[in-house]
Amino acid sequence: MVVAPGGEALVIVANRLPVERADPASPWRTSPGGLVSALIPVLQRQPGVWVGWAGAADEDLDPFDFEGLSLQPVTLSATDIERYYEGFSNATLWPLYHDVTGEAVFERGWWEAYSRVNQRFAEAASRSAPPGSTVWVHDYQLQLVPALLRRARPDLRIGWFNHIPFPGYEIYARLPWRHQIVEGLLGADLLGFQRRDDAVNFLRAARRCAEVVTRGSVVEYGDRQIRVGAFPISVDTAALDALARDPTTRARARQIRHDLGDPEAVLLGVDRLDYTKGIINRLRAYSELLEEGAVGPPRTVLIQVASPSRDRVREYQLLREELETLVGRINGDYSSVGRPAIHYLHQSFPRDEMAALYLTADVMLVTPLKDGMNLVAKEYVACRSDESGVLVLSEFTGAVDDLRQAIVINPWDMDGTKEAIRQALNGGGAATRRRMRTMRNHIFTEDVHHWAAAFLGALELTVDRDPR
Ligand code: GDG
Repeated sequence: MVVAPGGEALVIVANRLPVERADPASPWRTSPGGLVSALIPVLQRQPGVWVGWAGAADEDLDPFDFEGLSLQPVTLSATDIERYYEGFSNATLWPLYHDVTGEAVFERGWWEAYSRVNQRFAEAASRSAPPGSTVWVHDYQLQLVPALLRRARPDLRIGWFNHIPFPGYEIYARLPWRHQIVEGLLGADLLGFQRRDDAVNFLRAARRCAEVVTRGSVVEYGDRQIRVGAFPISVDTAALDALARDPTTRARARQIRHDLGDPEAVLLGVDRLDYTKGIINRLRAYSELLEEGAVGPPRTVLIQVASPSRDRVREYQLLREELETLVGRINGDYSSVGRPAIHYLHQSFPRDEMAALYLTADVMLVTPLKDGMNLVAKEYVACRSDESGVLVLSEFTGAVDDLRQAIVINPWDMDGTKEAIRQALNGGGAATRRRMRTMRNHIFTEDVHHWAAAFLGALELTVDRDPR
Protein backbone atom coordinates (compact mmCIF):
# COMPACT_ATOMS: atom_id res chain seq x y z
CA MET A 1 0.00 0.00 0.00
CA VAL A 2 1.15 3.52 -0.81
CA VAL A 3 1.27 5.93 2.10
CA ALA A 4 2.49 9.48 2.17
CA PRO A 5 5.79 9.85 4.00
CA GLY A 6 4.87 10.22 7.66
CA GLY A 7 1.52 8.46 7.15
CA GLU A 8 -0.61 11.65 7.09
CA ALA A 9 -3.13 12.59 4.47
CA LEU A 10 -1.49 13.22 1.14
CA VAL A 11 -2.36 16.61 -0.34
CA ILE A 12 -2.81 16.56 -4.11
CA VAL A 13 -2.80 19.91 -5.89
CA ALA A 14 -3.95 19.82 -9.50
CA ASN A 15 -5.68 22.25 -11.83
CA ARG A 16 -8.92 20.26 -11.79
CA LEU A 17 -10.67 18.40 -9.03
CA PRO A 18 -11.23 14.77 -10.03
CA VAL A 19 -14.99 15.36 -10.33
CA GLU A 20 -17.36 17.16 -12.68
CA ARG A 21 -21.08 17.75 -13.15
CA ALA A 22 -23.18 18.70 -16.14
CA ASP A 23 -24.72 21.69 -14.29
CA PRO A 24 -25.04 22.84 -10.67
CA ALA A 25 -28.20 20.72 -10.22
CA SER A 26 -26.52 17.46 -11.37
CA PRO A 27 -24.64 15.11 -9.04
CA TRP A 28 -20.84 15.01 -9.06
CA ARG A 29 -19.20 12.18 -11.00
CA THR A 30 -15.58 11.21 -11.63
CA SER A 31 -14.20 13.16 -14.57
CA PRO A 32 -12.27 11.57 -17.49
CA GLY A 33 -8.65 12.38 -18.35
CA GLY A 34 -5.16 11.04 -17.82
CA LEU A 35 -4.38 12.57 -14.47
CA VAL A 36 -7.63 11.50 -12.87
CA SER A 37 -7.41 7.95 -14.26
CA ALA A 38 -3.96 7.73 -12.71
CA LEU A 39 -4.60 9.21 -9.26
CA ILE A 40 -8.07 7.94 -8.28
CA PRO A 41 -6.83 4.39 -7.63
CA VAL A 42 -3.93 5.77 -5.56
CA LEU A 43 -6.23 7.81 -3.35
CA GLN A 44 -8.61 4.90 -2.90
CA ARG A 45 -5.79 3.31 -0.92
CA GLN A 46 -4.93 6.15 1.46
CA PRO A 47 -6.50 9.26 3.03
CA GLY A 48 -6.22 12.25 0.78
CA VAL A 49 -7.09 15.88 0.23
CA TRP A 50 -7.41 17.15 -3.33
CA VAL A 51 -7.07 20.89 -4.04
CA GLY A 52 -8.34 21.98 -7.45
CA TRP A 53 -10.86 23.84 -9.59
CA ALA A 54 -14.37 22.35 -9.93
CA GLY A 55 -14.73 23.27 -13.61
CA ALA A 56 -17.24 26.17 -13.67
CA ALA A 57 -16.61 29.92 -13.59
CA ASP A 58 -17.09 32.06 -10.48
CA GLU A 59 -18.30 29.18 -8.34
CA ASP A 60 -17.51 29.59 -4.63
CA LEU A 61 -17.85 26.07 -3.27
CA ASP A 62 -17.28 24.90 0.28
CA PRO A 63 -14.98 21.90 0.75
CA PHE A 64 -16.88 18.62 0.29
CA ASP A 65 -16.30 14.87 0.35
CA PHE A 66 -16.64 12.58 -2.65
CA GLU A 67 -16.16 8.82 -2.37
CA GLY A 68 -13.93 9.11 0.69
CA LEU A 69 -11.83 11.94 -0.71
CA SER A 70 -11.80 15.42 0.80
CA LEU A 71 -12.10 18.02 -1.96
CA GLN A 72 -10.97 21.65 -1.53
CA PRO A 73 -12.29 23.76 -4.42
CA VAL A 74 -10.31 26.73 -5.77
CA THR A 75 -12.44 29.45 -7.40
CA LEU A 76 -11.60 30.66 -10.92
CA SER A 77 -13.33 33.66 -12.49
CA ALA A 78 -14.31 33.72 -16.16
CA THR A 79 -11.25 35.92 -16.80
CA ASP A 80 -8.96 33.48 -14.94
CA ILE A 81 -10.28 30.63 -17.08
CA GLU A 82 -9.71 32.58 -20.26
CA ARG A 83 -6.21 33.80 -19.38
CA TYR A 84 -4.67 31.28 -16.96
CA TYR A 85 -6.30 28.07 -18.24
CA GLU A 86 -7.30 28.44 -21.89
CA GLY A 87 -4.62 31.06 -22.50
CA PHE A 88 -1.30 30.51 -20.72
CA SER A 89 -1.76 26.81 -19.90
CA ASN A 90 -3.40 25.54 -23.07
CA ALA A 91 -2.36 28.03 -25.76
CA THR A 92 1.17 28.90 -24.52
CA LEU A 93 2.63 26.07 -22.45
CA TRP A 94 0.82 23.07 -23.98
CA PRO A 95 2.03 23.63 -27.58
CA LEU A 96 5.47 24.81 -26.41
CA TYR A 97 6.03 21.74 -24.23
CA HIS A 98 4.83 19.46 -27.06
CA ASP A 99 7.58 20.68 -29.40
CA VAL A 100 5.30 23.31 -30.95
CA THR A 101 3.08 20.75 -32.69
CA GLY A 102 0.54 23.60 -32.42
CA GLU A 103 1.32 27.32 -32.51
CA ALA A 104 2.35 28.76 -29.11
CA VAL A 105 0.83 32.15 -28.33
CA PHE A 106 2.62 34.54 -25.95
CA GLU A 107 0.43 37.12 -24.17
CA ARG A 108 1.66 39.19 -21.25
CA GLY A 109 -1.83 39.40 -19.70
CA TRP A 110 -2.01 35.59 -19.62
CA TRP A 111 1.25 35.37 -17.68
CA GLU A 112 -0.05 37.81 -15.09
CA ALA A 113 -3.18 35.64 -14.67
CA TYR A 114 -1.08 32.45 -14.47
CA SER A 115 1.01 33.97 -11.65
CA ARG A 116 -2.07 35.18 -9.79
CA VAL A 117 -3.90 31.84 -10.04
CA ASN A 118 -0.79 29.87 -9.03
CA GLN A 119 -0.64 32.08 -5.91
CA ARG A 120 -4.28 31.19 -5.15
CA PHE A 121 -3.60 27.45 -5.50
CA ALA A 122 -0.54 27.79 -3.25
CA GLU A 123 -2.64 29.54 -0.58
CA ALA A 124 -5.35 26.86 -0.76
CA ALA A 125 -2.73 24.09 -0.50
CA SER A 126 -1.12 25.87 2.43
CA ARG A 127 -4.49 26.01 4.24
CA SER A 128 -5.23 22.33 3.54
CA ALA A 129 -1.88 20.78 4.43
CA PRO A 130 -1.43 19.47 7.99
CA PRO A 131 1.90 20.45 9.64
CA GLY A 132 4.82 18.53 8.21
CA SER A 133 2.72 16.83 5.56
CA THR A 134 3.49 15.96 1.96
CA VAL A 135 2.09 17.95 -0.94
CA TRP A 136 2.13 16.54 -4.44
CA VAL A 137 1.64 19.24 -7.08
CA HIS A 138 0.68 18.20 -10.60
CA ASP A 139 1.39 19.42 -14.03
CA TYR A 140 2.26 22.40 -16.16
CA GLN A 141 -0.60 24.61 -15.00
CA LEU A 142 0.95 24.88 -11.51
CA GLN A 143 4.68 25.34 -12.04
CA LEU A 144 4.93 28.34 -9.71
CA VAL A 145 3.20 26.58 -6.79
CA PRO A 146 6.26 24.73 -5.40
CA ALA A 147 8.24 27.94 -4.67
CA LEU A 148 5.19 29.87 -3.45
CA LEU A 149 4.25 27.04 -1.13
CA ARG A 150 7.78 26.62 0.20
CA ARG A 151 7.93 30.29 1.07
CA ALA A 152 4.66 30.06 3.03
CA ARG A 153 5.20 26.59 4.52
CA PRO A 154 8.83 25.50 4.89
CA ASP A 155 7.62 22.53 7.00
CA LEU A 156 6.09 20.79 3.98
CA ARG A 157 7.65 18.18 1.77
CA ILE A 158 6.84 19.19 -1.79
CA GLY A 159 6.86 17.08 -4.93
CA TRP A 160 5.85 18.10 -8.45
CA PHE A 161 5.13 15.80 -11.36
CA ASN A 162 4.85 16.85 -14.99
CA HIS A 163 2.37 14.76 -16.98
CA ILE A 164 3.46 16.24 -20.29
CA PRO A 165 6.90 16.41 -21.93
CA PHE A 166 9.49 19.02 -20.97
CA PRO A 167 10.95 20.46 -24.19
CA GLY A 168 14.55 20.84 -25.31
CA TYR A 169 16.15 24.14 -24.33
CA GLU A 170 16.04 25.57 -27.89
CA ILE A 171 12.24 25.49 -27.64
CA TYR A 172 11.88 26.22 -23.92
CA ALA A 173 14.09 29.32 -24.33
CA ARG A 174 11.34 31.01 -26.38
CA LEU A 175 9.26 31.41 -23.24
CA PRO A 176 9.65 35.01 -22.03
CA TRP A 177 9.02 33.82 -18.43
CA ARG A 178 11.40 30.85 -18.54
CA HIS A 179 13.44 32.06 -15.53
CA GLN A 180 10.39 32.52 -13.30
CA ILE A 181 9.07 29.07 -14.19
CA VAL A 182 12.34 27.30 -13.46
CA GLU A 183 12.56 29.13 -10.13
CA GLY A 184 8.96 28.21 -9.35
CA LEU A 185 9.76 24.55 -9.89
CA LEU A 186 12.96 24.70 -7.85
CA GLY A 187 10.77 25.25 -4.76
CA ALA A 188 10.06 21.49 -4.79
CA ASP A 189 12.12 18.75 -3.13
CA LEU A 190 11.49 16.35 -5.99
CA LEU A 191 10.64 17.07 -9.63
CA GLY A 192 9.25 14.10 -11.54
CA PHE A 193 9.00 13.69 -15.31
CA GLN A 194 7.62 10.94 -17.53
CA ARG A 195 10.86 10.15 -19.36
CA ARG A 196 14.56 10.48 -18.72
CA ASP A 197 14.81 12.86 -21.70
CA ASP A 198 12.30 15.24 -20.09
CA ALA A 199 14.33 15.26 -16.85
CA VAL A 200 17.53 15.92 -18.80
CA ASN A 201 15.83 18.78 -20.67
CA PHE A 202 14.74 20.31 -17.36
CA LEU A 203 18.23 20.00 -15.84
CA ARG A 204 19.64 21.91 -18.80
CA ALA A 205 16.95 24.60 -18.50
CA ALA A 206 17.76 24.92 -14.78
CA ARG A 207 21.48 25.39 -15.52
CA ARG A 208 20.75 27.99 -18.16
CA CYS A 209 17.95 29.90 -16.43
CA ALA A 210 18.77 29.74 -12.72
CA GLU A 211 22.54 29.39 -13.03
CA VAL A 212 22.55 26.43 -10.69
CA VAL A 213 24.99 23.55 -10.61
CA THR A 214 23.63 20.08 -11.33
CA ARG A 215 25.33 16.88 -10.17
CA GLY A 216 23.83 13.91 -11.95
CA SER A 217 20.12 14.26 -11.28
CA VAL A 218 20.47 16.65 -8.33
CA VAL A 219 20.20 20.42 -8.58
CA GLU A 220 22.28 22.36 -6.02
CA TYR A 221 20.19 25.46 -5.31
CA GLY A 222 21.53 27.67 -2.52
CA ASP A 223 21.55 25.46 0.57
CA ARG A 224 18.95 23.09 -0.89
CA GLN A 225 19.17 20.06 -3.12
CA ILE A 226 16.40 19.22 -5.55
CA ARG A 227 16.10 15.74 -6.97
CA VAL A 228 15.00 15.32 -10.59
CA GLY A 229 13.93 11.98 -11.99
CA ALA A 230 11.85 9.97 -14.44
CA PHE A 231 8.70 8.29 -13.07
CA PRO A 232 6.76 6.82 -16.02
CA ILE A 233 3.07 6.86 -15.16
CA SER A 234 0.91 3.80 -15.72
CA VAL A 235 -2.63 2.45 -15.32
CA ASP A 236 -4.52 0.39 -12.75
CA THR A 237 -3.76 -2.77 -14.70
CA ALA A 238 -5.46 -5.27 -12.38
CA ALA A 239 -8.69 -3.24 -12.26
CA LEU A 240 -8.80 -2.87 -16.05
CA ASP A 241 -8.00 -6.54 -16.52
CA ALA A 242 -10.89 -7.46 -14.20
CA LEU A 243 -13.24 -5.07 -16.01
CA ALA A 244 -12.29 -6.54 -19.38
CA ARG A 245 -12.85 -10.10 -18.12
CA ASP A 246 -16.29 -9.24 -16.75
CA PRO A 247 -19.00 -11.13 -18.68
CA THR A 248 -21.01 -7.90 -19.10
CA THR A 249 -18.06 -6.15 -20.77
CA ARG A 250 -17.40 -9.16 -23.00
CA ALA A 251 -21.07 -9.31 -24.04
CA ARG A 252 -21.00 -5.60 -24.82
CA ALA A 253 -17.86 -6.05 -26.96
CA ARG A 254 -19.59 -8.83 -28.93
CA GLN A 255 -22.60 -6.56 -29.39
CA ILE A 256 -20.42 -3.69 -30.68
CA ARG A 257 -18.76 -6.05 -33.16
CA HIS A 258 -22.14 -7.30 -34.28
CA ASP A 259 -23.44 -3.72 -34.68
CA LEU A 260 -20.40 -3.02 -36.87
CA GLY A 261 -21.51 -5.86 -39.17
CA ASP A 262 -19.15 -8.53 -37.73
CA PRO A 263 -16.11 -7.34 -39.71
CA GLU A 264 -12.90 -9.37 -39.94
CA ALA A 265 -10.94 -6.61 -38.26
CA VAL A 266 -11.77 -3.63 -36.08
CA LEU A 267 -9.23 -0.80 -35.75
CA LEU A 268 -9.59 1.72 -32.94
CA GLY A 269 -8.29 5.16 -32.04
CA VAL A 270 -9.15 6.79 -28.67
CA ASP A 271 -7.91 10.28 -27.97
CA ARG A 272 -8.90 13.59 -26.52
CA LEU A 273 -9.48 15.75 -29.58
CA ASP A 274 -6.00 17.28 -29.45
CA TYR A 275 -3.49 18.18 -32.19
CA THR A 276 -0.69 16.41 -30.30
CA LYS A 277 -2.42 13.05 -30.71
CA GLY A 278 -1.70 12.71 -34.44
CA ILE A 279 -5.30 11.86 -35.40
CA ILE A 280 -5.02 13.61 -38.76
CA ASN A 281 -1.77 11.77 -39.65
CA ARG A 282 -3.41 8.46 -38.70
CA LEU A 283 -6.51 9.08 -40.79
CA ARG A 284 -4.47 10.21 -43.81
CA ALA A 285 -2.55 6.93 -43.69
CA TYR A 286 -5.79 5.00 -43.32
CA SER A 287 -7.34 6.92 -46.19
CA GLU A 288 -4.47 5.90 -48.51
CA LEU A 289 -4.97 2.27 -47.48
CA LEU A 290 -8.68 2.62 -48.28
CA GLU A 291 -7.80 4.06 -51.67
CA GLU A 292 -5.48 1.14 -52.36
CA GLY A 293 -8.19 -1.33 -51.33
CA ALA A 294 -5.96 -2.76 -48.56
CA VAL A 295 -8.67 -1.99 -45.98
CA GLY A 296 -12.31 -1.02 -46.06
CA PRO A 297 -15.84 -1.97 -45.11
CA PRO A 298 -17.35 -4.48 -44.75
CA ARG A 299 -14.10 -6.40 -43.95
CA THR A 300 -12.34 -3.76 -41.87
CA VAL A 301 -13.76 -0.82 -39.94
CA LEU A 302 -12.12 1.97 -37.99
CA ILE A 303 -13.66 3.49 -34.88
CA GLN A 304 -12.24 6.86 -33.90
CA VAL A 305 -13.29 8.18 -30.50
CA ALA A 306 -12.30 11.85 -30.19
CA SER A 307 -13.48 12.98 -26.78
CA PRO A 308 -14.37 16.68 -26.62
CA SER A 309 -11.53 18.79 -25.23
CA ARG A 310 -10.65 22.49 -24.76
CA ASP A 311 -13.27 23.50 -27.28
CA ARG A 312 -12.94 27.21 -26.48
CA VAL A 313 -9.28 27.30 -27.55
CA ARG A 314 -8.86 28.37 -31.19
CA GLU A 315 -6.33 25.69 -32.21
CA TYR A 316 -8.77 23.03 -30.99
CA GLN A 317 -11.66 24.55 -32.93
CA LEU A 318 -9.52 24.58 -36.08
CA LEU A 319 -8.43 20.98 -35.49
CA ARG A 320 -12.01 19.84 -35.07
CA GLU A 321 -12.99 21.48 -38.35
CA GLU A 322 -10.03 19.92 -40.17
CA LEU A 323 -10.68 16.49 -38.68
CA GLU A 324 -14.39 16.48 -39.38
CA THR A 325 -13.82 17.62 -42.96
CA LEU A 326 -11.33 14.78 -43.40
CA VAL A 327 -13.66 12.17 -41.85
CA GLY A 328 -16.51 13.45 -44.02
CA ARG A 329 -14.38 13.20 -47.15
CA ILE A 330 -13.16 9.70 -46.32
CA ASN A 331 -16.64 8.48 -45.47
CA GLY A 332 -18.02 10.14 -48.60
CA ASP A 333 -15.47 8.33 -50.75
CA TYR A 334 -15.27 4.90 -49.14
CA SER A 335 -18.49 4.08 -47.23
CA SER A 336 -21.54 2.22 -48.44
CA VAL A 337 -25.09 2.48 -47.10
CA GLY A 338 -25.06 1.33 -43.48
CA ARG A 339 -21.30 0.61 -43.61
CA PRO A 340 -19.20 3.73 -42.90
CA ALA A 341 -15.43 3.45 -43.41
CA ILE A 342 -14.83 5.41 -40.18
CA HIS A 343 -17.12 5.47 -37.15
CA TYR A 344 -16.29 8.89 -35.77
CA LEU A 345 -17.51 9.56 -32.23
CA HIS A 346 -17.00 13.05 -30.80
CA GLN A 347 -18.27 11.94 -27.40
CA SER A 348 -17.14 10.85 -23.95
CA PHE A 349 -17.98 7.34 -22.84
CA PRO A 350 -18.17 5.66 -19.45
CA ARG A 351 -15.21 3.55 -18.39
CA ASP A 352 -16.92 0.19 -19.01
CA GLU A 353 -17.84 1.22 -22.57
CA MET A 354 -14.18 2.17 -23.12
CA ALA A 355 -13.12 -1.28 -21.90
CA ALA A 356 -15.63 -2.89 -24.28
CA LEU A 357 -14.19 -0.85 -27.15
CA TYR A 358 -10.64 -1.93 -26.27
CA LEU A 359 -11.88 -5.50 -26.21
CA THR A 360 -13.51 -5.13 -29.62
CA ALA A 361 -10.38 -3.71 -31.26
CA ASP A 362 -8.05 -6.11 -33.08
CA VAL A 363 -5.72 -3.22 -33.81
CA MET A 364 -5.18 -0.16 -31.59
CA LEU A 365 -3.77 2.94 -33.27
CA VAL A 366 -1.87 5.30 -30.95
CA THR A 367 -0.06 7.79 -33.17
CA PRO A 368 0.77 11.02 -31.24
CA LEU A 369 3.20 13.57 -32.62
CA LYS A 370 4.30 14.09 -29.01
CA ASP A 371 2.86 12.68 -25.77
CA GLY A 372 4.18 12.61 -22.21
CA MET A 373 3.13 9.00 -21.72
CA ASN A 374 -0.22 8.01 -23.34
CA LEU A 375 -2.40 5.96 -21.03
CA VAL A 376 -4.66 4.74 -23.84
CA ALA A 377 -1.88 2.47 -25.11
CA LYS A 378 -1.43 0.94 -21.65
CA GLU A 379 -5.20 0.62 -21.10
CA TYR A 380 -5.52 -1.31 -24.35
CA VAL A 381 -2.81 -3.75 -23.31
CA ALA A 382 -4.34 -4.10 -19.83
CA CYS A 383 -7.70 -5.08 -21.38
CA ARG A 384 -6.29 -7.82 -23.68
CA SER A 385 -6.49 -10.69 -21.21
CA ASP A 386 -6.52 -13.34 -23.97
CA GLU A 387 -3.22 -11.86 -25.28
CA SER A 388 -4.67 -11.10 -28.69
CA GLY A 389 -4.57 -7.70 -30.36
CA VAL A 390 -1.89 -5.54 -31.91
CA LEU A 391 -0.75 -2.13 -30.71
CA VAL A 392 0.60 0.36 -33.25
CA LEU A 393 2.46 2.98 -31.21
CA SER A 394 4.21 6.24 -32.02
CA GLU A 395 7.86 6.56 -31.10
CA PHE A 396 7.08 10.05 -29.77
CA THR A 397 5.11 8.80 -26.75
CA GLY A 398 6.53 8.06 -23.33
CA ALA A 399 4.67 4.73 -23.49
CA VAL A 400 7.05 3.42 -26.12
CA ASP A 401 9.75 3.00 -23.44
CA ASP A 402 7.52 0.51 -21.60
CA LEU A 403 5.72 -1.11 -24.55
CA ARG A 404 8.66 -1.92 -26.78
CA GLN A 405 6.93 -4.94 -28.31
CA ALA A 406 4.35 -2.73 -30.04
CA ILE A 407 4.69 -2.00 -33.74
CA VAL A 408 6.52 1.30 -33.40
CA ILE A 409 5.92 4.03 -35.97
CA ASN A 410 6.93 7.57 -36.82
CA PRO A 411 3.54 9.24 -37.45
CA TRP A 412 5.16 11.66 -39.93
CA ASP A 413 6.22 8.71 -42.06
CA MET A 414 3.11 7.93 -44.08
CA ASP A 415 4.51 4.83 -45.78
CA GLY A 416 5.87 3.48 -42.50
CA THR A 417 2.52 4.03 -40.78
CA LYS A 418 0.64 2.32 -43.62
CA GLU A 419 3.05 -0.59 -43.51
CA ALA A 420 2.58 -0.89 -39.73
CA ILE A 421 -1.22 -0.99 -40.13
CA ARG A 422 -0.89 -3.67 -42.83
CA GLN A 423 1.42 -5.68 -40.59
CA ALA A 424 -0.98 -5.28 -37.65
CA LEU A 425 -3.89 -6.55 -39.72
CA ASN A 426 -1.87 -9.61 -40.67
CA GLY A 427 -0.91 -10.27 -37.03
CA GLY A 428 -2.58 -12.81 -34.80
CA GLY A 429 -0.06 -15.65 -34.67
CA ALA A 430 2.02 -16.95 -31.77
CA ALA A 431 4.55 -14.13 -32.17
CA THR A 432 1.80 -11.51 -31.78
CA ARG A 433 0.61 -13.18 -28.59
CA ARG A 434 4.13 -13.31 -27.23
CA ARG A 435 4.52 -9.60 -27.79
CA MET A 436 1.24 -8.84 -26.07
CA ARG A 437 2.16 -11.15 -23.16
CA THR A 438 5.48 -9.37 -22.64
CA MET A 439 3.78 -5.95 -22.64
CA ARG A 440 1.12 -7.18 -20.21
CA ASN A 441 3.74 -8.58 -17.86
CA HIS A 442 5.47 -5.23 -17.86
CA ILE A 443 2.40 -3.16 -17.00
CA PHE A 444 1.20 -5.64 -14.38
CA THR A 445 4.45 -4.98 -12.50
CA GLU A 446 4.80 -1.30 -13.34
CA ASP A 447 1.23 -0.18 -12.75
CA VAL A 448 -0.09 3.11 -11.39
CA HIS A 449 0.44 2.02 -7.79
CA HIS A 450 4.07 1.28 -8.57
CA TRP A 451 4.35 4.77 -10.13
CA ALA A 452 2.88 6.52 -7.09
CA ALA A 453 4.96 4.43 -4.68
CA ALA A 454 8.12 5.20 -6.66
CA PHE A 455 7.42 8.95 -6.65
CA LEU A 456 6.35 9.16 -3.01
CA GLY A 457 9.19 6.85 -1.97
CA ALA A 458 11.72 9.09 -3.73
CA LEU A 459 10.10 12.14 -2.14
CA GLU A 460 10.50 10.59 1.29
CA LEU A 461 14.22 10.16 0.66
CA THR A 462 14.70 13.87 -0.06
CA VAL A 463 15.57 16.48 2.56
CA ASP A 464 14.74 16.59 6.24
CA ARG A 465 11.99 19.13 6.72
CA ASP A 466 12.34 22.22 8.91
CA PRO A 467 10.13 21.48 11.92
CA ARG A 468 7.53 24.19 12.55
C1 GDG B 1 -1.95 13.63 -19.99
C2 GDG B 1 -0.72 13.53 -20.89
C3 GDG B 1 -0.21 11.30 -19.90
C4 GDG B 1 -10.39 9.52 -23.10
N1 GDG B 1 -11.62 9.60 -23.64
C5 GDG B 1 -12.46 9.08 -22.72
C6 GDG B 1 -11.73 8.66 -21.61
N2 GDG B 1 -10.46 8.95 -21.86
C7 GDG B 1 -9.37 8.65 -20.94
C8 GDG B 1 -8.49 7.55 -21.48
C9 GDG B 1 -7.20 7.82 -20.71
C10 GDG B 1 -7.21 9.33 -20.59
O1 GDG B 1 -8.54 9.78 -20.80
C11 GDG B 1 -6.32 9.99 -21.63
O2 GDG B 1 -5.02 9.84 -21.19
P1 GDG B 1 -3.79 10.02 -22.15
O3 GDG B 1 -2.58 9.59 -21.40
O4 GDG B 1 -4.01 9.23 -23.39
O5 GDG B 1 -3.75 11.55 -22.55
P2 GDG B 1 -3.97 13.02 -21.84
O6 GDG B 1 -5.37 13.27 -21.49
O7 GDG B 1 -3.36 13.97 -22.83
O8 GDG B 1 -3.10 12.95 -20.51
C12 GDG B 1 -0.38 12.09 -21.20
C13 GDG B 1 -1.38 11.54 -18.97
O9 GDG B 1 -1.63 12.92 -18.76
C14 GDG B 1 -1.12 10.91 -17.59
O10 GDG B 1 0.07 11.36 -17.06
O11 GDG B 1 -0.15 9.92 -20.22
O12 GDG B 1 0.81 11.99 -21.96
O13 GDG B 1 -0.89 14.26 -22.11
O14 GDG B 1 -7.26 7.29 -19.42
O15 GDG B 1 -9.07 6.31 -21.22
N3 GDG B 1 -12.26 8.07 -20.53
C15 GDG B 1 -13.61 7.89 -20.52
N4 GDG B 1 -14.40 8.27 -21.57
C16 GDG B 1 -13.86 8.87 -22.68
O16 GDG B 1 -14.59 9.19 -23.62
N5 GDG B 1 -14.18 7.29 -19.47
